Amino acid sequence: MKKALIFGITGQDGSYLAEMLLEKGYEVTGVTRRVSVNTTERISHILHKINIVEGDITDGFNVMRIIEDFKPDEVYSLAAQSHVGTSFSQPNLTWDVTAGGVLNILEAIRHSDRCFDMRFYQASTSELFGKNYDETENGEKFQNEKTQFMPQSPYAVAKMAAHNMVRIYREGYGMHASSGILFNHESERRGEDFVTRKITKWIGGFIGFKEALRREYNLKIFKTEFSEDKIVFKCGVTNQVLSSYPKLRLGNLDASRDWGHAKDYVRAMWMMLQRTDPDDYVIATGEAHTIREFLDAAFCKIDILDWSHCVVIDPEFYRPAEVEYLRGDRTKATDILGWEPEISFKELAFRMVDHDVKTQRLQRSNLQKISTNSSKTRQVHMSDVQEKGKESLAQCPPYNEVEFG
Ligand code: NAP
Ligand code: F7E
Repeated sequence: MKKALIFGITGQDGSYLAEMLLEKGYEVTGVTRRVSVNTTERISHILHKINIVEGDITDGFNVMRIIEDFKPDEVYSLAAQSHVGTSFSQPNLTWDVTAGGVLNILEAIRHSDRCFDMRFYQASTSELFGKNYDETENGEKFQNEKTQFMPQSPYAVAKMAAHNMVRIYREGYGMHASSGILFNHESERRGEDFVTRKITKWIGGFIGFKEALRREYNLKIFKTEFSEDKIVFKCGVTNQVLSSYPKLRLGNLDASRDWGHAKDYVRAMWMMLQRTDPDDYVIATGEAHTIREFLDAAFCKIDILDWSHCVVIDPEFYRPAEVEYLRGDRTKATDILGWEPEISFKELAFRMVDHDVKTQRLQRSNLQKISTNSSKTRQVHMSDVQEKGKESLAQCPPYNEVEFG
């Protein structure tokens, strides 16, 4: 049985990768750092099938001990401070984890007796390209393995250091070390402060809130009005203000990203390590969409065609330096690995919205409990809606039964 060691198993990609490797018959060990809250939510359904060891990648001795104890065949380096915006406010931490942590893993492998029996995967990123791109004869922009890196954030600089380290350890020491230059990939498990999930989470909360309000007041149709930062719900008959919901606050909507589904992307990671020769590969769908286009797709799923009333542009979410355009050319990965994405942009957005709407519905039982115990005319508060619960999905109407406007 092959053994895989995953640094960053509690993250989006780590959870999908662990699932996939278990299906392939691997023994999987995941490294988690000690924190005061439970971070294993994404892997709770497979915890009984995997080994968990405690470790922080900034602690080199610990990383070395883990690699010596577990003796993996494949090592996946996914742990990172992965939020680009946060890297501007915490550049030192980002450097220590995202660059230094990878060096600790590479060194641990290099000094191991089993150095040449292990294969190593590094989670590189399209952020390495920053503001650079190449152009086709028709003037279409793209990035591939030959495009020059021009990082635009402390995160990207740290990732570039790690990327170059991987190349040096591969060429200098003959290690089987590959980097996947992965373009943005999202999912139902995406962290809630990345733009796609922030949008779909808001939609889920909004739908859940409206449905709860409708039940609370036994109303089919509301009147909605829009203040600067809130959506105000009024009774369609009496015009009485019932409650309000905060608008979705976002930054730059004009940047373009090449978005795929994480499930497809972890398959590419594994494929790289099955090759006899290690190498670097761009992994992307080849399609670029703006944040506006993601909003179009996500709001379309709940039958809102003009989302502009629901969104506020907030300078807080602008970055000191932006990456404006990312579109990957995956020709090498398709030709050599045989990798192709299976989940389209639209399906990705729809899956994420569906998931977040269902989750919010499940979380409304507490609201119902609170409602039945209190007066029928009370205001509905956000905190009530966000309480966890187990309401039967069957009781909930489909989104389009809840009128907007
Ligand atoms: P993620 O959800 O943010 O997961 C990051 C993981 O790293 C979490 O498991 C986190 O643990 C762990 N971690 C952070 N600091 C650590 C430390 N000091 N020691 C040990 N573990 C630590 O990221 P993701 O989206 O799954 O991405 C996986 C990797 O691919 C990252 O390296 C990311 O930079 C890179 N990448 C992502 C994308 C993308 O679009 N998703 C694209 C290109 C590259 P906790 O749960 O304890 O926080
Ligand atoms: O931003 C804009 C923001 O944070 C995407 C990471 O996984 O992919 C990810 O990095 C775009 C940017 O992802 C908000 O300015 C607007 O242009 O979802 P994001 P990212 O920065 O592309 C790469 C490949 C990685 O490697 C990273 O680890 O959306 N944007 N308004 C916003 N972004 C956020 N987060 N929040 C906003 O409110």
